[in-house]
Amino acid sequence: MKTTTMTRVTSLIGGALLGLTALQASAATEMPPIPDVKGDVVKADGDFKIKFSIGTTQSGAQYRGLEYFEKIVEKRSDGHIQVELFPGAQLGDDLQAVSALQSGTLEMTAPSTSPLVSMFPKFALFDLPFLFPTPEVADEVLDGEIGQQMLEDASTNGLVAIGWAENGYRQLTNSQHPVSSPEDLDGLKIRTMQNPIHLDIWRTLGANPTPMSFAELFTALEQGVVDGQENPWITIQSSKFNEVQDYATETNHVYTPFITLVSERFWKRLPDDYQQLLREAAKQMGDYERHVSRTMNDQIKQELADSGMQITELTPEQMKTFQETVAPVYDDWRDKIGGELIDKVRAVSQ
Ligand code: TK8
Repeated sequence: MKTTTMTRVTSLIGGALLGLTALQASAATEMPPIPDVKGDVVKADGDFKIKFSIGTTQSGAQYRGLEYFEKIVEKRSDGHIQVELFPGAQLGDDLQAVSALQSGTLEMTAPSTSPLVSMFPKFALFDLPFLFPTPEVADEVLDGEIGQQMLEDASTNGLVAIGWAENGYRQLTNSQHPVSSPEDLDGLKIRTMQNPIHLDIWRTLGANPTPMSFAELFTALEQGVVDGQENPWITIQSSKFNEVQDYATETNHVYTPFITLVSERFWKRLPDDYQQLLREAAKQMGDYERHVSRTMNDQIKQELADSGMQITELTPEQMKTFQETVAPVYDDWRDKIGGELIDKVRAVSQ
C-alpha cells in the first residue's frame, strides 16, 4: 500500500518537472489495474510449473491478462504452482505452441482461434465477416452455451480448453495508401492468418492475400513482402506495426477470440482441485483481459493516430459497401460451419 502511494506521488512530481508531455505519455499506456486475488488457498499434493506462451508482446492486453492469471494461480496454490510467462512468440507462433502442448513440452498457450480451424472447423464461426456487431454479443456467445460447447469440443487431440479471452475487432493497415473502399484494395498484398475464410474475405474484396504466421509478420511488412495486414488496434500497437504501416482503416471486419489451452499430458498430472483452480483463474483472466482490451481500444487508436498513422474511419455507406462485397463469403461457408450456429449468433444480436 505504502509503496504504491509513494510511487504515485514521486511520478506525479517527476511528471510536473518533466512537463506535461512526459506525464501524458506515461498516463497514455496505463491499463486498468490488475484486480486483487479472491478465493481461498487450494490445498493439493505436488508442485507444478506452467510455462505459458503467447504470440503477442509484453505490452498488449493479453500479457496483462496473463499476469493476472499468474497472480491468481500462484497465490491460490500457495506457491505450489509456478507460472512463467513467455510473450512475443519466443517459444513459437500460435500453431507451434499448440503442437508443443500436444507433445507435452509446453503447458499452456492462448492462440487466436483462426489458425486452429483445420483442427476445429466450428471455430470458423469467428472468422465470418461482420458477424459480431458488438463485444456484448461476443460475450454472450463465448460465455454462453456455444462457447461452452466449443471448449468441450476443443478438449481433444492432447488439448484441454479452459477459457476465452479476446484479441478483439480487427482493423486493416497498409503501407501504400488510404483505404476507404474495396477498390482501394485492388492488388494490395495483405497478410492473413492461416485460415481459409480470411483468404476468402480478402480475395472477395479484391486484395491479394497471403497466409503467414504472426511471428514472421513484422519482418514481412518491414521488407515489403506484403503491403498490409489486419489485427486489433492493441495488437497493431503492441507489435509496433505502425512503424512500418502508415495507413489504417477501422474496418472491424472480424472479432477474434483467444482460447486458453492446457496440455492434456500436464492436465492429467494435476490433482482435480488444481484443475478447478486453473479453470477459475482462466475465467477471471478472460473477464479482466476483455475489460482491458475494450477500455484500451479507442485510446490506442488515438495513440496510433498521434504517432502519425493516418486512420480512415468509414462512413456508414462505406461500411455497407464492404459488408455487401464480402456477403458471398457466407454462401461458401454457411454449410461447412453449420447454418444453425450462424443463425443462433444472429439471434443473440437481435
Ligand atoms: C498472436 C496471434 C495474432 C493474430 C494474428 O499470436 O496472427 O494476426 O491476430 O494476434 O494470435
